[in-house]
Amino acid sequence: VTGLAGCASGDTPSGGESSAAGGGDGEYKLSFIQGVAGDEFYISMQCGIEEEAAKLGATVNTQGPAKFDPTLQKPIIDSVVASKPDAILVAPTDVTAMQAPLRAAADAGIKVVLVDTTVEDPSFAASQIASDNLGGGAEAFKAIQELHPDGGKVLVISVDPGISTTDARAEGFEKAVGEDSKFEYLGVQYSHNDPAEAARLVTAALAKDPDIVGIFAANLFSAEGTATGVRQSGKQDTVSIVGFDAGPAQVAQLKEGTVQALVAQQPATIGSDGVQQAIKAIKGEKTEEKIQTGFKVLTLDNIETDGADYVYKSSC
Ligand code: T6T
Repeated sequence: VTGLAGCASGDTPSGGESSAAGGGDGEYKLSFIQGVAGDEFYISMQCGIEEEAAKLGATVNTQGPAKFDPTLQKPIIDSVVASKPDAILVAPTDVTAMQAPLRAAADAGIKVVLVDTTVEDPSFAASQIASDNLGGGAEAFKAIQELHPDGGKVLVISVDPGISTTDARAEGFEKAVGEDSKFEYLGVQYSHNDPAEAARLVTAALAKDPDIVGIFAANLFSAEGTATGVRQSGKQDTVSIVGFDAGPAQVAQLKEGTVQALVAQQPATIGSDGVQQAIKAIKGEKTEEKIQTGFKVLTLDNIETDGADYVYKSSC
């Protein structure tokens, strides 16, 4: 089932909504609130959620804001809470701003499962499911280190401060850089999940520091813009790009040599684990407080053999 939530649209607070009845009898009513609509990571997660929900007899309503922005996500959460689902699977867009709305959901008796991102105090949640984002950031540095054994300057392009996943990735990267004195960390710059802004940041950074050897782009849209910025600066032969996430465009860029490595997550698994935990919580069964899902570093060496299992979907 593909829905509007898989398509970016307009400037409305809700980027899209879709419902899937699944193959079961719809005993449980679930809502999935994405970090942003139209992002292949969350579309793949939606596919995993709908597949698992169908197996376990649940219906799923999926919605996501048009931008990765807490001011757009909050009204969606509030309206979903008012619709009284049994459980909400949600990727909060900010650790602070989403705390109160999600606690309110839990206080209203709705089981809350945090998928991908989390909040400052997730104690109200039935479960939290996410990749090893800290470890993924460290692996991203390792990929740059292997390509540039003599070291050099490295930069991070992220989304916004206050997002648990991308903050952890940048932290893991920075810590790993700090353990190799041949490298100089130039810090993290924030693109607001806008590829055009990421491209501008990268172009400016390369004008200021033309000897940058590696850029870690902490998510899909940061990577998209980073690749554009490096290309526009004519630096594709000297600057290595490692991106988090593996959308179809990122995989194509890896194959054509624009990007050197991708840290691919398992969004469908995050989603299916999320459904299992949500239904356990609804039934009053014991849930797992935290589940860490895997990632795979994709390079030209393994993209042909392993790529297909990891590339994100644009629709289910
Ligand atoms: O990297 C994913 C997700 O894990 C992150 O929290 C936000 O960005 C993505 O959705 C990719 O665009």
